[in-house]
Amino acid sequence: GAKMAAPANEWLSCTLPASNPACDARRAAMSPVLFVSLLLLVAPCRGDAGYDMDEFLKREYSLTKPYQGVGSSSSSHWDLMGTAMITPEHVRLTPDLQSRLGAVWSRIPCFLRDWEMKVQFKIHGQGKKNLNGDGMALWLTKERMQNGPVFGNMNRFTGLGIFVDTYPNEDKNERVFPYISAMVANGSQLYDHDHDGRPTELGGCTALVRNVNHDTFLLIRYMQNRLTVMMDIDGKQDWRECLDVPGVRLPKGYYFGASSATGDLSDNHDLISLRLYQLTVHRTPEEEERDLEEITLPSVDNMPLWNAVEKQDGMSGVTLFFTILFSIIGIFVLVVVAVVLYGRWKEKSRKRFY
Ligand SMILES: *[C@@H]1O[C@H](CO)[C@@H](O)[C@H](O)[C@H]1NC(C)=O
Ligand SMILES: [Ca+2]
Repeated sequence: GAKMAAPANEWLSCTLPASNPACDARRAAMSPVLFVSLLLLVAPCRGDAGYDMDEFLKREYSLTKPYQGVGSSSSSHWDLMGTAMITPEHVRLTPDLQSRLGAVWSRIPCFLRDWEMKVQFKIHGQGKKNLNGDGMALWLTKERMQNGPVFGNMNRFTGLGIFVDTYPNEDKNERVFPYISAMVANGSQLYDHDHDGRPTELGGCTALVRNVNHDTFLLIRYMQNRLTVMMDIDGKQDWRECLDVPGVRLPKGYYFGASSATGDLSDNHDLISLRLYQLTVHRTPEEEERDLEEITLPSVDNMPLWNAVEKQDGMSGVTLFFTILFSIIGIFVLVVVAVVLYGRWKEKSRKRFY
């Protein structure tokens, strides 16, 4: 019974920067000859109601150039922390130097039910592949302006964290890094840095976002308790899904933020923009009623199930060793039994003939 105001992919491609040829054409086509086709072309860029999707952009939760007053003015909607620094081009969360920690936090708690955040960022540095770190994180949490070991933010946070992890801490990591993952926590779970957050992750994907020439984007959508993360990192203006988790319950009144940290290894972590869009979802009266139930702590439905899946695909070396060992012993025993039985059967048939 619910649908979005506009087909997401359609307008997303139109809100991408100017490099999208389709949108360029829409902007450039000003000649009278093209007037009719222009009208036709403009249509998909607009929502059902006929107004520009830009109207759903919530400026109070967005951070865009020229970052007016961020970190200095009391009227700004954002606070800076640690090494975070404003330049005309970006908010540099950390420079390419060891042991830095920087963040930017919204001052206004978010009470939107359904939203979508588009993040433009750039991670680049001198280090060779896998000699760089540690990555950055996007947040929607109860706490703000804390520092700690989770990409510059506190551990045991309350809310949602999306991590762009650029360094594989786990020794035998079968994943290719940088790796994007998501975590929802109620203040009691620890982010396990040594295992790149694997024990608590809801899903994730590889995202080769470092030292690339084109713009890189992330899209975090929270709609009808469904968390979806998509990325556009290949410079093709094309969204690819990274993770999609239903049953994610996030209380209202939390703060958006972005943070980053470097350790022995480093990178420039540049945040270019955060754009927050309100999504319009039509709900049935029953859905409305259900939504009125106040959620007080973040949670994910069927979390044990997610954990089980996680453990299954990570069969440990010891388990694997014993599985193989017992299989070999089993086959050996079967062969011995077969040989003995065959021997007896042969003896019996010999006795019968003589
Ligand atoms: C917080 O989350 C943990 C792990 O999912 C869970 O065991 C615990 O019951 C939760 N705490 C509360 C108060 O809901
Ligand atoms: Ca890591």
